[in-house]
Amino acid sequence: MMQWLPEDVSPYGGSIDALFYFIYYITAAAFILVTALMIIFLYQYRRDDSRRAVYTHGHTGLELVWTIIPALVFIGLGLASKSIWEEVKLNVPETDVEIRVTGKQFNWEVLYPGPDKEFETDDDYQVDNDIHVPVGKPVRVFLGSKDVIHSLFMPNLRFKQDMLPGRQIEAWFQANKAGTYEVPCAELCGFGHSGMKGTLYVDTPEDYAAWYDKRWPPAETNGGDASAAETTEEVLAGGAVMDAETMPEPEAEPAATEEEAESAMEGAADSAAQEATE
Ligand SMILES: [Cu+2]
Repeated sequence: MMQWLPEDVSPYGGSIDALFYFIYYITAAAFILVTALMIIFLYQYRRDDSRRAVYTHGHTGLELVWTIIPALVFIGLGLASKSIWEEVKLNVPETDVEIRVTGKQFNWEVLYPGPDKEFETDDDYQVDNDIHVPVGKPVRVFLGSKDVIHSLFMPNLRFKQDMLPGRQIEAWFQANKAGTYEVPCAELCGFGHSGMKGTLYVDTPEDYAAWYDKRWPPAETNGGDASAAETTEEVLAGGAVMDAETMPEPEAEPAATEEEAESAMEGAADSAAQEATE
């Protein structure tokens, strides 16, 4: 019949859509049947002076039929939903692409962990409303909220998940077709709710690499430009650590680690041996 759902680019959208259309067709059939019968009965049993009204006490057979059939349909839908829910939600594929998305009135705060793959470190990158992911790779997403309940909705991925303040929810998605997709908020969250919209950029491997390298230039991670990229704090902290490590050593501190002591002994033995040969 109608195909008015947005394009599906997710690995599991097919089974969700199938369930959706199954419910849709059953509902449509029930609607048409009930409406048609109502119109027929309205006409057939209209006021007629030649006919007396009668009292009816129902029909046991009919009542059993219209109770048992919907009950079976509901049980079937419940079982089908359960298996699809498990397939989608519980089979979380392994992945190294992780992001954190936090809802706030009225933006999506997106946090990328950077090359070290750890959140809340210095190489994190945070931006509002731009979600960049590589095409065809599972993405693990950690959801939270700063104020009220929001709902991250990616219709093309058949993904919708509420975000609750004070709680981190883990979910995953995968986009199998490159492109840009809308990410609206699906939970009425305040005055600016209707304008709360981000963009999901599903990048080809080349585009993703280009975006990634722009964000985290390879030189930085190779250490070529590392000092320039460091914050003042880091430089200071690094300097302090260096001092603490290097200063006491010339005075042959006894608290040196065993390894250091060993290597010092070896060094002494080596130089002694060298002296002996010379
Ligand atoms: Cu919202």
